Amino acid sequence: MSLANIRDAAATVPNDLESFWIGFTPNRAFKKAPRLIVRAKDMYYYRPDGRAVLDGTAGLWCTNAGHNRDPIVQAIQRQAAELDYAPAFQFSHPKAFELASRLAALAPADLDHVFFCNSGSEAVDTALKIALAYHNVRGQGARTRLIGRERGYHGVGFGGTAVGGIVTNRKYFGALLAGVDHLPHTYNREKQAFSRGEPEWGGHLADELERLVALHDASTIAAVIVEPMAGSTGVLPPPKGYLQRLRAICDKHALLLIFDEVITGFGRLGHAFAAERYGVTPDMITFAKGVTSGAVPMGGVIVRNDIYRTFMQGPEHVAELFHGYTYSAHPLACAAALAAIELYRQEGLFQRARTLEPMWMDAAMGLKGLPNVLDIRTSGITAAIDLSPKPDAVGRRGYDAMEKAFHDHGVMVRNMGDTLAVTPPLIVSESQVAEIFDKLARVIRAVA
Ligand code: PXG
Repeated sequence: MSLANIRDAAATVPNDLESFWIGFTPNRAFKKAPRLIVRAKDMYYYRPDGRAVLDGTAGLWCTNAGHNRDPIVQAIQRQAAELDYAPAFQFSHPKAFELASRLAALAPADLDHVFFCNSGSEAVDTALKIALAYHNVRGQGARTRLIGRERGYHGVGFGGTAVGGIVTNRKYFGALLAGVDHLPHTYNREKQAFSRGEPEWGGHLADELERLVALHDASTIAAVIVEPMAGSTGVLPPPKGYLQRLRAICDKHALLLIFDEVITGFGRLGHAFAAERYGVTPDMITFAKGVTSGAVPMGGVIVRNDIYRTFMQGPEHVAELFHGYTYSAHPLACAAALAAIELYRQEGLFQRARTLEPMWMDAAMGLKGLPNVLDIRTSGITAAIDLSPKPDAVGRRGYDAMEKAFHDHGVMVRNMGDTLAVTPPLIVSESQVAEIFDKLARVIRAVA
C-alpha cells in the first residue's frame, strides 16, 4: 500500500469492537453488551449515554482517592508541559527522589529504599529478582527457591505467575519458574465463614513454612512472598497471628519476607501499608495501583536498609543491580504519585478508611441470609461475597450479578467466578456504602 493509501485507510477504518483483545475478560460476551465508560469524577463513572455508575471497585482496586481529583489532574498536566521524559538509567529527575523519600517515610521501620517500575507485575518480578541477587551478592547463591501461596495473585509476569496460586492463571503457561513451592492458602469455610475481619482460625497454617524448609533446606530458599490480605482470589484476610508466625520462621532461617501490597497499600486496609495494620515488618513491600490513585501506571518495591546496603559494594563506576525499566520513575507517574500521596494526607483518607470500617463491615454482613450467599469476608474497605455456583455453570451467577449491577442498578462491582468483590474509593460516603449494599442485595435476589 502506498503511504497515501495507508493514510486513507486509517481515516476510514471503523472503530468497531473487534480489534481490541481485552485481558481477563470474556471478549465475546463483552462485545455483545459492552460495558463502556467515557468519563469519571469522584465516586462516579459515566457511560456513553450519560448515565452515572457508582464505583464500587475503585477501578481495579486503584483509584483510592476517587476519580479525576483536581490536584492529581493538575499535577499531571503541569508535569506533561514541563518534562515529558528523562532517562531512567544514568540520569534522573528531582521528583523521582522526592517521591522515593515520601514513600520511605510512609513505609514502616527501615524500609527506606525504593525501586520504581510501572505495574504490580513488574514490582513483583523486581522483588523476586532483588531477593535472588541479594543472596548472590552476600555469597549465598544457592538460595534460589521462591515460595508463594495457593490462591495468591502476584501479577502476570513469569515470576509472579510462578509464585501465584490461582490455577487458571498458571495452567496454560507451561513450567513457569523452576524451584518454586507454595504454602497452603488460609481459607476454610467451615471454620471461618462470616468472620468479622481477620479470622480466629488458621494462624497455625504459617507453620507449613517449616515443613517446606525441612523439605528443601533453608540454604536453598531465597524468599517467601504473600499478599498480607489475598485480594484477587476473593478477599482472604490473614488469620490472627498468621503473618507474625511467618515473620518469625523467615527470621529463623534467614529467608526474605516479601509483602505484595499492590492492593493493600495506600489506605485500602486503613493504613499506608498492611504491614502497619498487622504490626509485621517484611523485608520488601511491592506497591502499585493506589500510589498514583490509578491515574498513571506506576509500581515499585520498597526494601530494607540492609538489603540496599548489601548491594552498595564493588567499584563505584559499575551498576549495583542489572535491572530496571525504560519508564521506571516516569515523570508523569512521579507527579501523579506525589499529588495522590499529598491528597491522601490532606484528606486523612487512610484514617478515614479505618473509621469507616465498622460501618462498612456491618453493611456487608447485612447480605447474610440472602439466597445463595455462602460467606462474606471483609477487611479494611474491602468485601467479598461468595455465591453458590450454578450446578451446570460455575461462574455464571457471579458474572450475571456483575452485569446486572452495572446495567440495571448503576453500580460497579467485580466478579471472580461466583465471588463478588466490593472495594470502592476511600472517599465513599456512608450513604453510598448503604446504596452499594442495598443494590447488591437486589442483584443477589435477581440472580437467585
Ligand atoms: N500483586 C497483587 C497483589 C495484585 O493484586 C498485581 C500484583 C499485579 O499488578 P498489575 O499492575 O500488573 O496488574 C496485582 C493486580 C482483581 C484484579 O480482579 C486484581 C489485580 C489486577 C486485576 C484484577 O481483583 N491486581
